[in-house]
Amino acid sequence: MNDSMTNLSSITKNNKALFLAYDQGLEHGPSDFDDTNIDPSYVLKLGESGFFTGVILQKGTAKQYYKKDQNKTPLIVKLNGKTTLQSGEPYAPQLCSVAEAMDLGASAVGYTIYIGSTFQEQMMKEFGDIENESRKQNLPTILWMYPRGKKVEGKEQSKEISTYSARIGLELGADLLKMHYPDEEGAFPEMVKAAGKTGILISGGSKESDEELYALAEKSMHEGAFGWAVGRNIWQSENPLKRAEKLAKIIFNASS
Ligand code: FBP
Repeated sequence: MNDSMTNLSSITKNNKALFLAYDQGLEHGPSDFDDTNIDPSYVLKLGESGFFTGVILQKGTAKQYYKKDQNKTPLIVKLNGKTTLQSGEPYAPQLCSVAEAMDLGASAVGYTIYIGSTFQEQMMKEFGDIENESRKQNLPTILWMYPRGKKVEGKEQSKEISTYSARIGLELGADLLKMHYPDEEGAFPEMVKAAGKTGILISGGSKESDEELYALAEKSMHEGAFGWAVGRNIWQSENPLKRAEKLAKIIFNASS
């Protein structure tokens, strides 16, 4: 996998990663939440359980809730984002700089590119500048590579587009990619090959059964995933710590 492990060591364990994502309040709105998980303190406490190697927040949540001198789980600040109230081709503008993220205590930064959107080049350019700045600071970059938009309609989860997206992530200089497990059988190993030394994290989704979640975790790790980044599958679960513990076991004990 990644040779430049020096800069990933703060957000990995056994050369693998398990991140807790909690930026859905911006991306989806409060409809994702109940009275318990709408409180960032509750989710940050789950993040501190010892099962996660990073917690993903937008800058505002980090500013109000993440205490760099108290929280032990490394912070990953998501630098761009969008809401569901946007229409047209997807574009997530940069909302936070690398310097601001570092000030908040970030150990890594994240950025989404919608591959296939008419704004794809704009996002690639923004990420290029972020990667350049982050590399100077020895701060890992995680690229959410989400095929979405006119050019890829109906093919978002195909082998062709998923593999191309994984390769673009390598070419753009990301340290890690966060991607959905593709629909087509046999596609994920191709994505791993295409991404080369850039590891791929599987993006969680929502409300799979325990069995489905663990089976996909096992399968993806066996096929060369670098780890997982999960949100709703943990903090919407009735037993979040049981799920976190089981996922951690699968991911950190994986041999690939
Ligand atoms: P989940 O595990 O809850 O799916 O979160 C992963 C994630 O990438 C979040 O970081 C982000 O807020 C959300 O999914 C975006 O989902 P989508 O683009 O599908 O609306």
